[in-house]
Amino acid sequence: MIRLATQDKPFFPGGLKEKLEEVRALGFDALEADGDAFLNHFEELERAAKDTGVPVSSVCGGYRGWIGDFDEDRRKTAVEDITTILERAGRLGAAGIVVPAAWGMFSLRLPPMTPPRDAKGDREALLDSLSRLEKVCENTGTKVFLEPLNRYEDHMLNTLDAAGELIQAGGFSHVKIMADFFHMNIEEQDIKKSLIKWKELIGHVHLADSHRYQPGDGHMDFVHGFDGLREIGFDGTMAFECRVLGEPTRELYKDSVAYIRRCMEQAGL
Ligand code: LER
Ligand code: MN
Repeated sequence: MIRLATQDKPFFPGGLKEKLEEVRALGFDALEADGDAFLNHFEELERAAKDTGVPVSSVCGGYRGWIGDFDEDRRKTAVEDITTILERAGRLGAAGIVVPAAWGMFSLRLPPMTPPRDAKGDREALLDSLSRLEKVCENTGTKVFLEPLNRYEDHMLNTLDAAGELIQAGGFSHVKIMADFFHMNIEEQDIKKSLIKWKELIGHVHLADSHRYQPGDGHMDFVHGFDGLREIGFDGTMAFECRVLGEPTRELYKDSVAYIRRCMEQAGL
């Protein structure tokens, strides 16, 4: 059964227990926690999940460096932090961590347009980081959800094809594709077709509308994409990753959850 999750929001209460209660009150099934909660507030997070019965589905961000970092020390630090997060995610029953190659490090579409490392070097760095994390996943019962980002946010992995081919090249079983509707809307020719093409590897989904605000506010055809998810039998988590446009913020966010549930129903998800 597909679970709907949300990332933390600036308008959520401060404490982790109160955040989880708010997640449920808004109509979500789970929280996609920030890595910072796993690295620096894990006891509180464990207790909050136990006390409220609201699960932490997954983790996103909150670690230092990137798995494809140009700086080798920072790349190693990223692998170390993600290792700690995955060990704790396994204990908490979270499925895994969302990991892009890098975010905001370099774009081939913005000046200076020539990266300091060539594509072969990028690939070697990513394969090395993912091989290390593959072993951690195997020992902790978790997954790495590898996320292609749009061309303005990263230069290494922009499409489901790029992520899928890298996973196949590494022969990984615990690294899956993270399909983000906002990025797919920019990079994929047809979201539904791409999801079906990579059906064996789709592990996790991020939801935002075309302008990256709350689903229902823009012009994204969610039912079309969800049709693809139904066809491939997707049964993971879809996490909201968006800002909220308009006021009252909390009510509009709650309406957006209801909107996505209607789209899911229309697609037979
Ligand atoms: C960044 O745009 C994004 O989509 C995040 O999920 C990065 O992991
Ligand atoms: Mn995302």
